[in-house]
Amino acid sequence: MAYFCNMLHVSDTIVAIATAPGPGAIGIIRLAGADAISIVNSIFKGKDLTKQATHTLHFGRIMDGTTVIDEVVVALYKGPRSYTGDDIAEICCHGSTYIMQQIMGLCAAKGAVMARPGEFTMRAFLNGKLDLAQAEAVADLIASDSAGAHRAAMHNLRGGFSHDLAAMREQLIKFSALIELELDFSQEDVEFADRTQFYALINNITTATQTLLNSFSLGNAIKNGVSVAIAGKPNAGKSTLLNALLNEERAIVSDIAGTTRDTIEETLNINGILFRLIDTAGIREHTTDIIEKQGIARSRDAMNKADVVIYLFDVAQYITSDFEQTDLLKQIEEFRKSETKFLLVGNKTDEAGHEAATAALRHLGQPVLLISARDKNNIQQLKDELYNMVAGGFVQQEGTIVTNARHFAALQHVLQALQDIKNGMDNNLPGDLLSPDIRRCLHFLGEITGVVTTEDKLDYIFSKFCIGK
Ligand SMILES: Nc1nc2c(ncn2[C@@H]2O[C@H](COP(=O)(O)OP(=O)(O)OP(=O)(O)O)[C@@H](O)[C@H]2O)c(=O)[nH]1
Ligand SMILES: [Mg+2]
Repeated sequence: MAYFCNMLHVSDTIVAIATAPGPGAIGIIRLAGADAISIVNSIFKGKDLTKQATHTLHFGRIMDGTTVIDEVVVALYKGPRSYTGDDIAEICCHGSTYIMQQIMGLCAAKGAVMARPGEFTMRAFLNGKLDLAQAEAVADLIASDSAGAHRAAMHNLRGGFSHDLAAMREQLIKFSALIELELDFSQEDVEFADRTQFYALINNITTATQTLLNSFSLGNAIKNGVSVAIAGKPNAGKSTLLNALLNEERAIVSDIAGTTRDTIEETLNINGILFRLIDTAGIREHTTDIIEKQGIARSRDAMNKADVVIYLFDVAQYITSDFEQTDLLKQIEEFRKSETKFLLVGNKTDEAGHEAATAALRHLGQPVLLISARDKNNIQQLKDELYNMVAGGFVQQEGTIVTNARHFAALQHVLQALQDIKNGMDNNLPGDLLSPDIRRCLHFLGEITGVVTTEDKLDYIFSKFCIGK
């Protein structure tokens, strides 16, 4: 794979602290590059590291002249059988900030250059050890904080996504070559590429691309979490519901309307997806309390920004009050207009009675989940409902889930190009007019795995990594 290695300074030997900042039991300093092993050897007292085999560990001391800095274990990985493809030496020392800084200083004095964020992984990409989508999965894996995020990153790191794309690209390249061949014989009106087969291929790739694009809303939820605002009138039981969902007494609950003044945010993991629950101040129109007014403004803001709104209402009141009924209808209308994803939840069924509530809500024409937040009744159903709203359309969790906005944008271009190819074929365009669209499609498929890319783009992608990776 020929990239533009000459433009990037991949000849330097780079060094970074690979473990998290701050003191710890063990700290790891990682060097990669042609001089990695000789640099460590020059500050190491023990065996001659330059004469040791690859994939071996060596105990010894790091010396600053005659001063012992630390007792360490050095791991050696010789290229190309290493993470980056270059020689790598890792010094495992005691995790003191002082020791790590001293060793970093010694390495720098011997010629190692401080690594930039993601530079080790960028080298792995440039040396053909990983493609770009896999390299990005490394960053996602490090950032993963839920089973869902971990699963998606692991799938992509192992090349799941790259494999899907490579298969599409390969088939398309085959046809593209045949169509380009037709250009050489354009006088003779021949068709090397079977149009029926090509049409079927374009349809298959379109379906696959569409599936990948559809997975992004779930992918986004998996990667960034889903914000859920719990909204409703004062005393509906929002804080009680937050506590029931978290299974702890997190928010203050009382029968005084206007108990919650400021929004409270807590995370909840449902089947590996992280939800950020936001308990809000109850919304009512006529309040003179200045602090409550501010709280209500924050509630509206939280509702507008949330991915999903749980709209909670007191079913007992709904049954007895016409006023409550019109208010709820108004609220539903507002959600529809603003295209807000919402879940209607009727609370306090313990007072109202499940049957009476179901009967009263029948004419609403809108599904309502009935719960009792106080008695923790139907809380699991609410969790399932939340999960399904996000992941429901995507049950086969084994497939690739697009979690990266860059990949999503490239796939949108792929889809557009595919549609243009299809339109061209519908209009019986000759091969030379189909060709540019096919190339555009190949270009954007290739951008995802980095077969085609630019130095600027790489810099941008890897700058978001942590140092030492
Ligand atoms: N019977 C019954 N009472 C409930 C239930 N859920 C909440 N309550 C009571 O309703 C009152 C209000 O509950 P909160 O959770 O503070 O209500 P809120 O919606 O957070 O109210 P604000 O913060 O004022 O907007 C409290 O007295 C709760 O004990 C329920 O499921 N059944
Ligand atoms: Mg409250």
